[in-house]
Amino acid sequence: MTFKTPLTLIAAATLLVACGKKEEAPKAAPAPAAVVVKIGHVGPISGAIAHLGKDNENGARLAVEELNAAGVTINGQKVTLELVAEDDAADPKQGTAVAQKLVDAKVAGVVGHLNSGTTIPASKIYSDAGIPQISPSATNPKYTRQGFKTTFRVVADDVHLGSTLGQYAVKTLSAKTIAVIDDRTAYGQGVAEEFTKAAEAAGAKIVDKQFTNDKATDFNAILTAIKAKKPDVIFFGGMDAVGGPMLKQMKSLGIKAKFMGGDGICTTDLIKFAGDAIGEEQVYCAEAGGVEGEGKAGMDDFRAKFKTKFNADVQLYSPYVYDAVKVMVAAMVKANSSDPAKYLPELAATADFKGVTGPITFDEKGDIKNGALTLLTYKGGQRTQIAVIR
Ligand code: ABU
Repeated sequence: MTFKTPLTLIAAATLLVACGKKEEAPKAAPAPAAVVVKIGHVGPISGAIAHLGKDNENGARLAVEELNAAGVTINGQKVTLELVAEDDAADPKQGTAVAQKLVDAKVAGVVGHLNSGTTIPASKIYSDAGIPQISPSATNPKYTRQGFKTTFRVVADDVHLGSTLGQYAVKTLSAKTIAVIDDRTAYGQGVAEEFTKAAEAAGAKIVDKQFTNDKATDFNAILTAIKAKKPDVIFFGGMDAVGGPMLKQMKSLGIKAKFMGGDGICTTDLIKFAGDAIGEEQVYCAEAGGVEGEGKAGMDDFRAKFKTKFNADVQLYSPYVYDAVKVMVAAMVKANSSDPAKYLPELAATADFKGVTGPITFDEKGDIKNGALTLLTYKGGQRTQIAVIR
């Protein structure tokens, strides 16, 4: 037995008293570290539509930063949200690879992907892992029609987009003859088919059908074939990075037809891609959502915040990504859990969530109920709203 330690302590205490030093009060136990909840985001951050992927990712970033700044408490525990952002390059194979990466990283949920062609194959991976997924921009109806409980969408789908645009072409733009081009993607082909059905039902004749791909830059052959048919309207199912150069080549071939497309061309940067080839009110397109009346103030506020933070204008779907993140986190708070199995029922039960993109309620498939569309044209060098339609 040894008395070394107690004697040493007594000696040290005596020395402290002798030096006139006070004993320090016992320190409080350190606060427990905040729990981290990972939220995945996927979009094309490389490739032809990287500008749209970045727009979406910034919407997620803004939502996560705001939520963290305000403080998120789940089941009495303060949590820190962490955005895990991945690039799928709009490529279906890369889309499934990064989906698996997010599952392995144990994200609590995923907002994305941007494209239907990546969102649909990735949704099987998230569904198998039981991880909720909200797409803010993929509009192919198949996404929410696979029988998965984990798929949600905060925008309208291509049935709504294509049919509204088809009717608009015939009833408002008085198109009698229409040529249709698509980029052979899940989105482009799907929206072109829906548009064709509606335009034909409204009385127009489809005088030509052509296709390209989502990386093409030369459209001379297909546009020359279409020019010979003299259509009143050319509809393009595809994205702005292809639609812009197509407009340029239409101009150089002297084609004066109106140009229509779905949400994929309906971006701020279409003007950049088309240059001076966008004639006044020549292009018509639709965003798969929209706000009107009192809802406009929230959207204007979002656009201003976004511009200040990222020094960039909203392209298209960043407000929908922002809302999707907030809807997901609200479901976790309500469920008192970020465990996907526990908060999934709360997410599915989301009703009248007040987003900057309008009220969000999910139907039984996970689609937005009563989703809006915004019809737009381009005039005076500006993307210009015509009407919000429900
Ligand atoms: N909805 C247009 C762009 C995304 C997509 O559905 O592929």
